[in-house]
Amino acid sequence: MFMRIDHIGIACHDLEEKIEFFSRTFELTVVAREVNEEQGVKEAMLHIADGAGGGSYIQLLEPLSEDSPVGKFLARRGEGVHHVAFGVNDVADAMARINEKGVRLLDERPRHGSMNSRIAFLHPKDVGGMLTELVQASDSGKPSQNV
Ligand code: MC0
Repeated sequence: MFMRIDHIGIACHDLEEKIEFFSRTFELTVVAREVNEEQGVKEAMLHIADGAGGGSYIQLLEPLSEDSPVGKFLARRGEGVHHVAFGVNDVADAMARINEKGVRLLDERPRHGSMNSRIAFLHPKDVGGMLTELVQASDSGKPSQNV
């Protein structure tokens, strides 16, 4: 089901400062930036490698408000790894198959994610304390719909 690690999402207070640090220290390039109002974040994707069905990235996340998911996370835990995202070929199919095994979905349907991907989150309490995201990349070969 999982084809690769799509990205590691890192919560931060200051996106520009963290972009500067990650790109300089690890010699990574920012390949996309977006404000995602639905998710309450301003984010940047730093490319690491290409893999099956899409690339692998570090995703830097700055909250748009204190009561957003990332805003609450920062208040509670401070900066650090917020979620791990896995690349799948078909996000709707993966959601159904995972949910059948008793893992709660935080999204009823796929939503819009970075770089026109289709995404869905799984409840961290059902995945060993790890907020988990499923990502169907826009270039995965499946048509992008219902976003
Ligand atoms: C909360 N919990 C976490 C967590 N956030 N555990 C691991 N990793 C995290 N990031 C834990 C809390 O500590 C708590 O545990 C329990 O989950 C329930 O939390 P809650 O009190 O309900 O807290 P809320 O209201 O902050 O909700 C948490 C929840 C929410 C994960 C349900 O953040 C959510 O729906 N997230 C999915 C959407 C999201 O994160 N969007 C931002 C990234 P205890 O033990 O204290 O009960 S958007 C993104 O990444 C897009 C742009 C993309 O990739 O393309």
